[in-house]
Amino acid sequence: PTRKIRRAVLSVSDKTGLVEFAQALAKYDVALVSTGGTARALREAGLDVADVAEVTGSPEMMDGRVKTLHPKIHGGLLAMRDNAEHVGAMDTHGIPPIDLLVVNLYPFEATVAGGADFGTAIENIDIGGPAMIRAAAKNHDGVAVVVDPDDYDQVLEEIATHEGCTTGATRRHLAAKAFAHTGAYDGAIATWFAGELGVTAPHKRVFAGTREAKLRYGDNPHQWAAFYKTAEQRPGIATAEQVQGKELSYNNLNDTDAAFELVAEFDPNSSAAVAIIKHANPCGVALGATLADAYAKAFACDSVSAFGGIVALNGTLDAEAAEEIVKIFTEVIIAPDATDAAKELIAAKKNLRLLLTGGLPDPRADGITVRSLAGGLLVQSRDNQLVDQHALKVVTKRKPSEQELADLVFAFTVAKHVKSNTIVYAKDGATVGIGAGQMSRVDSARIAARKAQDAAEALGLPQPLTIGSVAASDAFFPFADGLQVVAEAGATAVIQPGGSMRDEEVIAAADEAGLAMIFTGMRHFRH
Ligand code: 93A
Repeated sequence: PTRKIRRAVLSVSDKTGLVEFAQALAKYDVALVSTGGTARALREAGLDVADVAEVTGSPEMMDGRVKTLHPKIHGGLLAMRDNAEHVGAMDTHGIPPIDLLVVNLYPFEATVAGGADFGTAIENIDIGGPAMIRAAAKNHDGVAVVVDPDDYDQVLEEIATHEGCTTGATRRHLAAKAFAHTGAYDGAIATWFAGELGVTAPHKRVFAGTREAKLRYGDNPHQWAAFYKTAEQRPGIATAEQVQGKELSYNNLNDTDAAFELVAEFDPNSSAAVAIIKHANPCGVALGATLADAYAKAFACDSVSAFGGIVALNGTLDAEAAEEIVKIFTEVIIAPDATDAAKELIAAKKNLRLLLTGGLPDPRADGITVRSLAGGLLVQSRDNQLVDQHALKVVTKRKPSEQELADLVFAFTVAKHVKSNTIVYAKDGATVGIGAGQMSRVDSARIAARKAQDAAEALGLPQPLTIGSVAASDAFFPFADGLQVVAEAGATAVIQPGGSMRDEEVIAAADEAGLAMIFTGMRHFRH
């Protein structure tokens, strides 16, 4: 049914559009009731508004923790308009009906995003607001509930075209939105709380996020898409400031995240690191004395694929690195920071997006990853582990040299960020061949070696850089064949989890080829 709006309760933290909305309501003779700050804002604009305390006969108390939690408010929101007993109870107890509820909540997410301490975060958990929203949404047959200033215009439009009334259909839509709002709000609190406690065990119900941006489309133009932010506090793609460039696409966001998480593995105090990403897989990763040096080495790994890639850096983008990067078409650069000179160089490329995060995410931090299945979600804790150098086990007759060992750990770290099955060849702190996402590990080993050959041709080298390289495998070699491909490609040392039924065969093949091999005991599947 259509319902006339006679009384509205307004209690909002975000006061955007509030005064205009309330002024429009007043023109329809709607009586306005508000909590402290909201009432003040309306009075300042010259509106006539009653305090909630006048309705309830009870003052706001306990620093505002108890303002609207009162039968005179909740009765007015929950009473069924067509139920004689409910209407009788309103009469008996002097409860005025409320026809419109306008609430938005204490800004919990913004508060924790701003780095608030525990106590401040707790104080920003809204109790009365969600209680009213849920009451009004449950009783949407009689009450319209507005939780988003973006909806003010639509509600005014409806009132204007329905003689001061709302329609049942609109109230249902608003109620659905209201429950999504309170659900996401509590989800954000739960996510933040889990993070505070370092909780890794899954809760029975999971988290939620809030839409940060509508995206032009998803993987493909016929798919809609949006980016939702959770209350997980990790510096990275979600906290990045876009300094310039076109709007980021769904794929850009996905790839940029993969790129930045990868470079974050490398401590900027030890060395500069650069990753170039395409389709969420690296096509080149390198450490260097400078970022420019690391970029040049990463680029050399697969200069063909690097075209239109995403570049992540683990340190402040400087002019020297920027000059190298802008030489070819690049979609996105993400870094903790950039010098003014670098920004100027980037500015010449209008479409190139530059994202600055203000820091690197901690690769060891807890967190969750989510993917969807038909009718469900798969949730797991982040792969925040990396094998301890000291836990590495040499299983072959030959031990890796110091240089080999450093490259092995580097290659294995990169492999963690490549889709399985993966084989990564590396030399002197740079990938020289990456095989990603194959159904067979042997194919990954072959593809990576062939790509190294292509790179050698492109660079005019006498032989592929896999010769004298090391190789990492994200999971164990089930048979000796994969290892043999790696040996034929010229690798001299291998790192892999171990744990296959045929480890003995694989070790024997390594010894036969004179390879040094290390078992990590830790697998890094990435799907
Ligand atoms: O502290 S509360 O949980 N206790 C309440 O009873 C209550 N009622 C409304 N917070 C409460 N609110 C919230 O106050 C609203 O959700 C809104 O975000 C805010 C508006 O306060 P003010 O009008 O004083 O700015």
